[in-house]
Amino acid sequence: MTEMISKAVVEAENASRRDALNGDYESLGERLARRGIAIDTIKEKVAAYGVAVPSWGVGTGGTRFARFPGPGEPRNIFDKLEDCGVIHQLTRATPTVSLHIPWDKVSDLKALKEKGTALGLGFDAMNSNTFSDAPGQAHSYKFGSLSHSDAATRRQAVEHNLECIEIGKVLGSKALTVWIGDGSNFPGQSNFTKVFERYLDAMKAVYAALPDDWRVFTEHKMYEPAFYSTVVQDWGTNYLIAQELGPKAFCLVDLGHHAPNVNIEMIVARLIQFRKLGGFHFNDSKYGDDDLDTGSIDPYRLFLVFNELVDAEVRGAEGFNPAHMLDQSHNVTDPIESLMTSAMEVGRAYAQALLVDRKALNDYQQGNDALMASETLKAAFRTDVEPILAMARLEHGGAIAPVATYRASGYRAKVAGERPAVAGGGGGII
Ligand SMILES: [Mn+2]
Repeated sequence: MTEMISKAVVEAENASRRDALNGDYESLGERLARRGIAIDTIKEKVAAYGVAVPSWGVGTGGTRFARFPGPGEPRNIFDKLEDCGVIHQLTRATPTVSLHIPWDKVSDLKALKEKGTALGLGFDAMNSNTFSDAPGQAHSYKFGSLSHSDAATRRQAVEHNLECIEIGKVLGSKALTVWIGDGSNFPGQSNFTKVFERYLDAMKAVYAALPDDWRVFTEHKMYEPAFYSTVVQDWGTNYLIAQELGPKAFCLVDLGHHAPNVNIEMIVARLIQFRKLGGFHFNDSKYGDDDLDTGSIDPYRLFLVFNELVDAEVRGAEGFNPAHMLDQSHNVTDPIESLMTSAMEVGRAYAQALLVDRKALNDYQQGNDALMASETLKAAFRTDVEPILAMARLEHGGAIAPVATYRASGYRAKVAGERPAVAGGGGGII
């Protein structure tokens, strides 16, 4: 396997932290044992957990105002895969990459797949793009794509999704994620019912082309780029879509695609209960679809989402198999550092949720002891599980301290010398 970071660097960095980690792990193990929890069991579950990295995440993102590229920006999907290889090598938490077409389109798919394999990376859900116009395309998406008033434009958008499926089949992907920017900026601009009918008809054509072992994830988003109405605006509409399409259709929850203060963990519970939770785009936000780093603003909310996921996992909820992916925009940080940190935040929320005393929680819920029910969650959330995450990384060849190790490796400076600086441009984060 191709190691992007020298093993010698990883080992030297780990050597300087190994004794402290062993002590911390042992100490945490004793405290968890008093709560009836075997630390090794939690560690094994965390080690087996993975979250997909979006290929577009390794480039610097931007806002609608500007983009400020950093040094050594990946020039193409092969460079992006190498950066993803760094993230997975050091964190051991990101074994797959989610591609975006047409941004990651290449003529030699076999070479792309081989590159992934060499880096130890698989391919997660394919992402289609009908929210911007590709050079040379016949019909513009300015006024919509899958729900456009013009049949030829809708057909073009369907064809693009079919192409994404074909590419994904070659790469070993098993899912297609569809997010559209369709909507309106003025009351009266479009007929809500007709637009949604057209969207459903178009999605049925996409669904019909799904291989038997594939799933399609539809992603809702409250607003932006359309600011008055959006066709797939919330989880209710998303659920209707999944119901209309059939058993291979599921709802994707992007944490940033809700109004502020919406109870996202409750949406997650509902979708699990009705077997339509497809997966996640993890990120964080303060005001809207901010695409900030996962866990950077409200780690408790992330924990509460994972509390629902672990609840479903523990009780063996029927049809429960969500896909996990990061989807965020890195405007002021090194994207590799942000993605490593975010992957670790997701793992942290999972580990904390695994620590919840579910029998006690159930008893408190049954007895209407609101305070102790809350405290049961808080006891898990307050636990510093970093030694568990670090030990899981160490035992699987990763770094005890991924960001410090990455900085010590000089990777960014090295690729900055190999990759010419790119011009600023749009962010294109969904
Ligand atoms: Mn998203």
